[in-house]
Amino acid sequence: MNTLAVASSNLGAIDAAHHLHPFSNMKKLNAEGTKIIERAEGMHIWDSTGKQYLDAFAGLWCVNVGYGRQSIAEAAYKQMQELPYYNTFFGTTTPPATLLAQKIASHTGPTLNHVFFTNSGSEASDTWFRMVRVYWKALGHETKTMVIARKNAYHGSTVAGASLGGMKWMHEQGNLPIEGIAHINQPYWFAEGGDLSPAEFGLKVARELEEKIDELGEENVAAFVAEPIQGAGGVIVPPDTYWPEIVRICKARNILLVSDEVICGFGRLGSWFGHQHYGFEPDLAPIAKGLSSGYLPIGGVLVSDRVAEVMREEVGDFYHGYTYSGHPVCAAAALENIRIIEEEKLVERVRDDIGPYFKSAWASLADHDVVGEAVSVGLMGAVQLSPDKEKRSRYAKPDDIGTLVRNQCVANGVILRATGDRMLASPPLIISRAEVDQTVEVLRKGLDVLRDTHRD
Ligand code: PXG
Repeated sequence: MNTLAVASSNLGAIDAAHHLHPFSNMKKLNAEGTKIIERAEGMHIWDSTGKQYLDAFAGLWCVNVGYGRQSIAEAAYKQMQELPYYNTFFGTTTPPATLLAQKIASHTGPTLNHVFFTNSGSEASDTWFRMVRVYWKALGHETKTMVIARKNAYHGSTVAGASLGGMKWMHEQGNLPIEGIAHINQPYWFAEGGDLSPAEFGLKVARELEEKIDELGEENVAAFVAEPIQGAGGVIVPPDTYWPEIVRICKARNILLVSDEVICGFGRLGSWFGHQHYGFEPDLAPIAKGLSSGYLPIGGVLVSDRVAEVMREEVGDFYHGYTYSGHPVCAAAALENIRIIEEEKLVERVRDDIGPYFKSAWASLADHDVVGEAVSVGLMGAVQLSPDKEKRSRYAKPDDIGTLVRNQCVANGVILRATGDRMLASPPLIISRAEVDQTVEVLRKGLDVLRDTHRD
């Protein structure tokens, strides 16, 4: 037996003794025990007891091409043999890094032609956060430093990422947010729309951006950042009126627009990038996750000609970067991942075939007694749990309610995620119609348990 096999017989105890997990209460986790995931293929994962699950969450919003792609493993192996590492700092590059930048740019709109590589979405947040300030300073606007973000947004866990995010409970740990960031409301109609129609509410919250710019002074604001659809915040799909108004305001007030594409990028919404789905072109766009389908860690920032030109002509050296920026093995894996997305036409599949199928299957959950709304775009969906849908009311303990339904789904073999009282799906883009049906059926069963056990 190899060391791994010996260890795995006792892995739970070893994990409890040595491994600190992200976003986890270690006391609770150690008491309950960790689920050990041992292998995966296509849409499925298996744990150490041999139980199989349909992964309707693509790992953590990222395994877009599904598990078990030999060609990605081979691309990484080949690259590792040829050149396992070299940097991109001192006038050098590697073939995969350069070719990946070109490949990504071939799928963006006309102006997003440049890529700055990172290892993660969080590092991408830190990268553009510095870049927008450097950009305005180079143009002589020294005071244009503030960034406006949204409540309940998620932009990562680094100091800048967590500060840009709008999760209060994250801010409470580590004295965040850092200075220079302001948050406005999110377009979450179900919970915060009051008596307004979704269209009216979309305009109202978009105009909060204008009000915030007025309050801070246009001369002090560098950028606005938002996810096309807020992911970790609960798949908050904005009303149709929202994005056009945001784009109008950013243009009118001359502030940079940053579209966080870490979840929405690489086909999730049935377009290469989320902003394309909503018909706009941002100035900067952080990417990660689906860029490599999670096979290896890699992220980056898409940079428009407008910003890249100022960085090149006015800034000179940008003192920013990571040892592994454009890592050749990760870049080779990402190139193969994108080749698969292209060859199998997964973006078109989400837009024209499985996305519409998912939409109607998912929407059928709206007739359930405890469902307030069932929304989706492409292969990204949310079901809002509500004890009284007419009043759009909320359960008293939203986290407990979401966890209850999530645990039911997992017990019945389908991985879904709960964010408070919203159930979220974000499956690999290869999901079949039968697997969509299975996901919806298992979720419906979980909703039945909620209805039968909880009144409020
Ligand atoms: N931006 C967005 C929109 C994200 O969703 C990041 C940035 C940060 O990426 P990295 O690669 O640094 O994790 C993310 C990541 C959840 C969950 O619970 C979501 C993310 C990460 C961890 C957990 O839904 N999104």
